[in-house]
Amino acid sequence: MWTRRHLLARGGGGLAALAAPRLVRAAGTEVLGMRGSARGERVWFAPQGLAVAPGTTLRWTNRDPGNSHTTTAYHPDLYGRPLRIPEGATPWDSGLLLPDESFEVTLERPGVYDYYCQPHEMAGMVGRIVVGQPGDPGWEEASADPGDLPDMALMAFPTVEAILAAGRIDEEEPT
Ligand SMILES: [Cu+2]
Repeated sequence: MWTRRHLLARGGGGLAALAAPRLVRAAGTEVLGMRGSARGERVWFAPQGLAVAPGTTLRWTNRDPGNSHTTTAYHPDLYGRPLRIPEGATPWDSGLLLPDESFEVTLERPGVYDYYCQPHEMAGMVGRIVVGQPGDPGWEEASADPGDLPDMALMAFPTVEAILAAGRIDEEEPT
């Protein structure tokens, strides 16, 4: 189940922009960013890897003033891509988010969810959410099939072990 939210209206007052984060940072919501370096040579999700409990809402916001980004689950129903989320889980696609726009999805089924940014998958802009942990009822492991993914994407996924050990994996800011 997912919804698209455009929280920052064009020319809208700063009040809404300031108030919104406080409203969504209730328990059960994790905030993720879509980021880019100043010259646009690097783009990434922050964090790239995140461990959450079942039922957590994930909220991505485009924090890159220079680019539009998407968060799109790997799923055959979305552009015929390989299945890289648990069987039976509902895939999501934010569509292009302009700077400061947000999108959220709530993940219930335990397992590994891989997603990508449509314009920047080739640049390795992918992310991995681990919901629950191995041993949870219905747990599904990460896909081992590379499918049609570009090497840059395959290399960018943090391992499930690393995500579970650290809770979150953040790529370093470029200098
Ligand atoms: Cu992107």
